[in-house]
Amino acid sequence: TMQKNWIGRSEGTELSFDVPSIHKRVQLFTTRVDTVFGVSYIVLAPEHPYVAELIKDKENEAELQAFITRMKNMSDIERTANDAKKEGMFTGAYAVNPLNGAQVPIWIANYVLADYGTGAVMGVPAHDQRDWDFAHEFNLPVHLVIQNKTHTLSVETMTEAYHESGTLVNSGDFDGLTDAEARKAVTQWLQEKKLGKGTVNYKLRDWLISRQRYWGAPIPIIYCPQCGEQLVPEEQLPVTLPTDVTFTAGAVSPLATSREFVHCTCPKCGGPATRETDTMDTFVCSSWYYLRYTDARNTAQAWNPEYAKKWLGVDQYIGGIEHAILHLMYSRFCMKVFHDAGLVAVKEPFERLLTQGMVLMDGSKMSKSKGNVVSPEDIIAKYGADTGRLFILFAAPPERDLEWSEQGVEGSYRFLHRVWRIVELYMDMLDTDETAKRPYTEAEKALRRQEFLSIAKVGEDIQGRDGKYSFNTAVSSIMEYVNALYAYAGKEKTIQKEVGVEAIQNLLKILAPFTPHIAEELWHQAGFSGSIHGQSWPEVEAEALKVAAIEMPVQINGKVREHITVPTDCTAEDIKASVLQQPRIQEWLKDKTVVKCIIVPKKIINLVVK
Ligand code: ANZ
Ligand code: ZN
Repeated sequence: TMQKNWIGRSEGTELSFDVPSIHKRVQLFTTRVDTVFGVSYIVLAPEHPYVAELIKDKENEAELQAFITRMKNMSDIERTANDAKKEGMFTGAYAVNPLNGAQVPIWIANYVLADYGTGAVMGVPAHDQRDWDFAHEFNLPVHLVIQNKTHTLSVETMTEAYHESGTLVNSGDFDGLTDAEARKAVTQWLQEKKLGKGTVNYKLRDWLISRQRYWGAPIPIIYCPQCGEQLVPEEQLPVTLPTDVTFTAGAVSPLATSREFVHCTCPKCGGPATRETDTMDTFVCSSWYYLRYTDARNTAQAWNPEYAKKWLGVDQYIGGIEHAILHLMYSRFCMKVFHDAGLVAVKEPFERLLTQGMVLMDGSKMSKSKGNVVSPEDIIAKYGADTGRLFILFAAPPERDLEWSEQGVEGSYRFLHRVWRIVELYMDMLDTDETAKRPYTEAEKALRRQEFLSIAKVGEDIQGRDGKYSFNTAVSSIMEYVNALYAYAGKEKTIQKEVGVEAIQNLLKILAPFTPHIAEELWHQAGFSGSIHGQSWPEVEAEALKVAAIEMPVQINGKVREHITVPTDCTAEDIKASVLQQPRIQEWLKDKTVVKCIIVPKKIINLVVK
């Protein structure tokens, strides 16, 4: 949506008003040609090409000229901000409205931009707020031409421009049409008279080519006095930036100050020639540099299309919101060109975008100027890099802002110590009798259940399915698993070798993406082979997730009186039998007859008694 707004497609009409004093027609762009009978003046941008001619020999020409110069020096933002003061001057000239023959004054004003549309606007104060403000500032007439269908508007009582839809009034033959119908009808009328046509404008501007920038991509063009513009031959690419430049504060391009760079030979006739010294915007490079990662050592090409076809698009782009419009949009433009040239297989460069949150300190953005920054070096020196990483990943989902907390960092540090100790403990607890293959004990089953629950949870949370990453919940699941390891060790003191080795290997594997250094170190200390980062992700054992027994509430005539634990794989008959054997249930049932026993498996047992 941001990119779409930036491109800013705008459908409207271009029409022209006659300016008899200079024998010219001024072109106007409007999205509301239905309001053309409401025009009370024309405004030109100070840069408009007719301005000089229009003000020539006017008695206040010097004053007009001074005003124009002042307006030209204002930025677009100052000129067009909604609350900016509307400034303008009458040129002394008039234009003729082709629809009703009315003579309207031609003004010059700050709020019209030279490089949008035609750089000229028809002023309709009743229906455009900027025009309304302008007309009230300079006492220009207001003509109502769109009437609200239910509550009647009048210029005398209006306090602002009316933008909504409605029915045409005071508009000659077009009266009675809706505004949408009128836009079509008026455009058609203009088209037939060759006074205008439907057109589309875009807010998007041309890309910057800089005359003053040193950084930026050199433009590989050579100028030959004999042969004209020539492309730098492929074998001479890339053109690299010279280093013997002088920075001239914008007087000429720094590249132009390097004799070595500027002077070259024409690739066509071999005669003396010069190089282009402007550079392209740095966006040119940032739009495609990631393609180079697919083939970084290629000295013959920017990349080999085969590799780009294999690796692209980028699965996940992580960047600040400030790149959401320009950089990401230019990348899309470039990728579409590369696609058409057969250099990549995809039309879109990035499959997913994650805009990460900011790091806050005491509720405000960390910034050097505020002095509320935490330096990574200090964290690394005091706790190690893994503690910092774990804290950041655990403190908040990545797309949300993260409040820096010293206690949080301490907590992560303590947790990693806990991991370290449990790994050592398990290594000591391992049952050394390797041949003993017995069924898992209940305690081992409970441990393995949590182990595989955590593997499944972490695996899911780091997938980024639907663009959602949930590193914080993954970390809490690892913490639960570490708790389970401690619970087991506290009771059992020893563990069957395969179970223990697997339990520790799996812990380190699911921890590795979060705290790669500690995971690798413990992997080696425990004597496991290879690098942990070369291991595959553990498979989830569905069997291990199964629960052996569950607790079910027992109701008597609809009231919960007891809870019993039953094996998950037993039949309703078994459950009924075991319920009736419970001494406390028997107590409740004394002197009563069981009429019915309703069992909802894994949920509830209800005894109906009389
Ligand atoms: C008359 C009119 C009457 C307008 C009305 C609007 C409402 P978008 O949608 O952004 O394309 N305009 C045209 N060129 C301009 C320029 N160079 N600088 C500043 N404003 C300019 O806006 C198009 C509208 O913006 C045009 O439609 C024009 O004002 C103004 F009830 O024309 B309209
Ligand atoms: Zn030449």
